[in-house]
Amino acid sequence: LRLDAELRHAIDNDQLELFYQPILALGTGQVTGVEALLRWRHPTRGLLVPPVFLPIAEESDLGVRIGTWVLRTACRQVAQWCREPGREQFRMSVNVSNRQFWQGRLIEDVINCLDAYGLDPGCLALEITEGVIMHDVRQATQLLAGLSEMGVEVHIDDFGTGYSSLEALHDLPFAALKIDRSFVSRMTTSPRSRELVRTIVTMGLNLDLQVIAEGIETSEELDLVRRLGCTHGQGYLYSRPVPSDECTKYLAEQR
Ligand code: G
Ligand code: G
Ligand code: MN
Ligand code: NA
Repeated sequence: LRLDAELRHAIDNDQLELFYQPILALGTGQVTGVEALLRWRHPTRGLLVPPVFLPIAEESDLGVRIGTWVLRTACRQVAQWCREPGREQFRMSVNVSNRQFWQGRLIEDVINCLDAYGLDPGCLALEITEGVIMHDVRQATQLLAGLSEMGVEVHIDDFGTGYSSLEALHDLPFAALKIDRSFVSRMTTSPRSRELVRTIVTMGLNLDLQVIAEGIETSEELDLVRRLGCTHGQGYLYSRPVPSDECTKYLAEQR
């Protein structure tokens, strides 16, 4: 309960911050976008990561409030980065929580944010996990269709770890699969993991999806996901999630 009260206070007192992690096209090595990752600069406990406080936020309306704050902050930031010449195609990926998806006004929030910052819908991707979608597949399909018709991409996050039926995926309008980093880290030592990833990639490519490998930490892992056909990758090998000014520098150095 204490953390809950502190968290309400945190939103209004600028203690929340977004870090950003680059996502690269594995074919060209170009940075094609970033994923926004939430942090809480707690006055006494230091920098807190979402697993410490998001579950608490998700028990109340706070989950939606934080989600709205994240979306707005990420859109404001990508509007700035997209303004740079040659970076018109740049995309911001934003994680959407269960509560934000089911109890927020996600479509309205997205429209407002695109509007507020004059942002091209193509500059935004929403990351949704299978678990959030499977809660009510029909409703989710409608909501996601609305987003994708607007031109906002939908990416399935942590793919392979949740439970989702292929039948459900069939009707879902999504543009990318993100292969969970647990597969990527096991892949180099486990042939079974490698075959699993190969299968996921083949399916993704055959469906014309982007296939994004998460959590690439070593050049050996990079090599392997590239050979298996992943189109994009992110991970500590390229960059940890970093504050916005550091990310601005990283992006400038990439050109
Ligand atoms: O870097 P990392 O510790 O940030 O993220 C931990 C977990 O928190 C991941 O599962 C990630 O998807 C989730 N997460 C990070 N940022 C956000 C956010 O802004 N909103 C939601 N809903 N989840 C987030
Ligand atoms: O669940 P989601 O995929 O949204 O969350 C991404 C999580 O993975 C964040 O906690 C982020 O900080 C973390 N992450 C990103 N790259 C790496 C990596 O290369 N190695 C590890 N161990 N974690 C990573
Ligand atoms: Mn994610
Ligand atoms: Na993930």
